[in-house]
Parts: sequence; C-alpha cells; structure tokens
Amino acid sequence: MNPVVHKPLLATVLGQRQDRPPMWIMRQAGRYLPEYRQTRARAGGFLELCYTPELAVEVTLQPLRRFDLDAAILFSDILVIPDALGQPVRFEPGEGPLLDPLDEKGIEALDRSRALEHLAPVLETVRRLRATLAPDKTLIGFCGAPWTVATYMLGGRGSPDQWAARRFALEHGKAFDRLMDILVETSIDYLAAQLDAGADVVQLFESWALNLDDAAFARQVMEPNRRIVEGLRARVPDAPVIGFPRGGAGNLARYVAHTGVNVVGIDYATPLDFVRNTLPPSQPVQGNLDPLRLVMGGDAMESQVEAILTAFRDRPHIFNLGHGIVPETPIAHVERLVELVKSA
Ligand code: 1CP
Repeated sequence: MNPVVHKPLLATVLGQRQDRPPMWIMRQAGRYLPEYRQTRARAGGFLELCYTPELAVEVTLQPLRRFDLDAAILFSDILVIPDALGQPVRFEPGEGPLLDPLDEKGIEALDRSRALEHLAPVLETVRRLRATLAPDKTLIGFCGAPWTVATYMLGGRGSPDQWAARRFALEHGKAFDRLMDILVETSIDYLAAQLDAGADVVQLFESWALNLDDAAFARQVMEPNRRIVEGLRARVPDAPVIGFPRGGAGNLARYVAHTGVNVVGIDYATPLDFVRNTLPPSQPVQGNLDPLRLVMGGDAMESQVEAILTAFRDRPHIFNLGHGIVPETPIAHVERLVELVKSA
C-alpha cells in the first residue's frame, strides 16, 4: 500500500493552514531562466514547446531543480484552447500571442468536438509529470477563464482595456453568450481531463477581470467561473480549484461566494488590509508580491514579503507573486525570496 504523503500546498488549498506557507511562482517556467530559453530554442515555436510532452515536462521541472518550490505548474498556455477550437494562435518574437479576431460567423465555426484530441499532448505531459514529480510536490493544472480567453479571441491580442471584447459583449450579446458557452464547456472537459491525468488542483487564470462594471463582472467573470467549478465537480467530486480574478478586488468576497473556488488569488494592487477585512480567516488566499519587487530585490522586496507573511499569518496562505514573473528577474533574487519564505 502507498503511504499517504503530505503535500503542503494541496493541504493549504483544502483549507489547512501550514506553519510555513507553501509557495510557487506565477509563470515560474519562463524566459528569466537560461535553461528555458535553451529548450525553447530547441522546440522551434512556442506552441511546439507546449505540444511536445518531452520538452514541456523538461521546462515544467526546470524551476523546481533550482528552487525549493512546493508545486509544479503544467507548462502550457491559456491560448491552447482557441487553438484547439480551430482559431489558430501565433507567437511572434517580442509580440505576445496573435490571433485573427473572431466575428459572429467565426464563433459559429468553432468546433468543440475535436478540442480534447488536439490537447492530447498536453494531457500526456500531465501524466508524465505525475509519474516523475516528488510525492510531496503539488501538480497544478490550469486553463484561462472564459472571459480572459475571449478577450484574445475577439481582440486578436492582449490589450490594455479589452475594448474589442467588452464592446462585442454588448453589441452582439447572443453570439458572445454562445462563445462563453463553448469556452465553459471546453474548459470543463479540459480541466476534468487534467485532473484525471494526475493534476492535484487546477487554477483558473482570469487575468483580465479588470475594467468591468458590476453587470459585466457578473456576466463575464463570476457566472462562467461558477459554471466551470460546478460542472467540473459534477465530473470530479470535490475538485480543488484556485481562482485568480486579476483586478477584481472590489468583488473578491462575491467572487469567492458565487464561484465556490477553494482558493482566491490576490493581485498585487489589492491592499492586504482590504483582504483581511473582506475575507473570513478560514478563506485560503494566494499571493501577492509585486513582480517588480522581485526584480529589485533588497529591501524593496524583503519589506513587502514580510508584510504579506504577517497579513496572512492567521489563515491558509499560499505564497506567490501577485502576477507573473518577468524575464528581467535576477535568479539570485528568486533564490533569496524562497529562502525568506522558507524561514518564515
Ligand atoms: O516566448 C516565449 O517563451 C513565450 C512566453 C510565454 C510563456 C513562458 C507565453 C506566451 N506563455 C508562457 C507559459 C505560460 N502562460 C504558463 C506556464 C508557465 C508557468 O507558469 O510556469 C502559464 C500558466 C501561462 C498563462 C498565461 N498565458 C496567462 C495567464 C497568466 C498571466 O500572466 O496573466 C496569459 C494572459 C497568457 C497569454 C500569454 N501567453 C504568452 C504571453 C507573453 C502572454 C501574455 C500576453 C499579454 O500580456 O497579453
């Protein structure tokens, strides 16, 4: 019989406060690591890297070889879903993702029937990671939440205010709701398959939950996230979910109550006091160091790490950044961050 091994990060997701907060780093596999840049060059394109299990496993594990992190996050991208639905995604150097923006006809032409087949290599990566990872490490699967993925599908690229997608939602309500339905259903299939392949927990990246009024936040963020959590748990009972509604601070408590996520990710612009006063001490949180402070290191970093650890000391807390690590981050600063949190 296998002994049950304690996974501190998974336990925290399930609401059990640890004496020292477990940690991972948002976008921990990436361009700040020379070994990532090397593997990325071997793969050719970025999507080839995502769709080649051998290389995707390698880059997933790279940050864990350097740093004593408590979780690995599957190496993939939120934009494999449009790619799998038949809206091709291109990654051009220095550009970020590019797509041909969808119109109403394009939404009708999306084909959900073969999406999981297209994503089979990503699921194979999860299976290989499960077989390789040390038993005390948590394996995090993920997808982009529907609204965030839709902003790229409708706008064709990242944008500062998501104008194209916000406008489309009001101007072409029926087609927009159809797109959200497709994304909700595909995300449920995809996340259930990741859990089935061996992920311990899944994260919904709602990176563009900002710039939305009450009604838009309810329609575009809260309801689709809720439907995914509910649909996923109908397939995988008690599926553990982390939600990260970046920019949704005013709605934090409502988001948690409405969606039923286990953990809520806190972006770095959300005041620590506000979180303490808004969410009950039993509510697990994840976050929220500004990635810029990790670039700076020194007191700029250390003072805020201390403030975060103190603010969340009384609750289940997963230490993390409040958004993704950036390419110019010095590796020595990441080493120091891990040392600081480990000695908390
Ligand atoms: O050239 C390269 O190597 C591409 C850089 C890169 C990487 C390393 C991209 C392009 N995606 C990724 C991997 C990735 N993306 C992961 C797995 C790696 C890990 O965490 O260790 C994850 C979880 C993501 C998630 C992701 N992709 C998000 C949500 C998180 C966030 O940062 O808000 C978003 C918005 C994307 C889209 C995307 N993909 C890539 C870029 C540069 C972007 C952002 C574009 C923009 O700002 O609009």
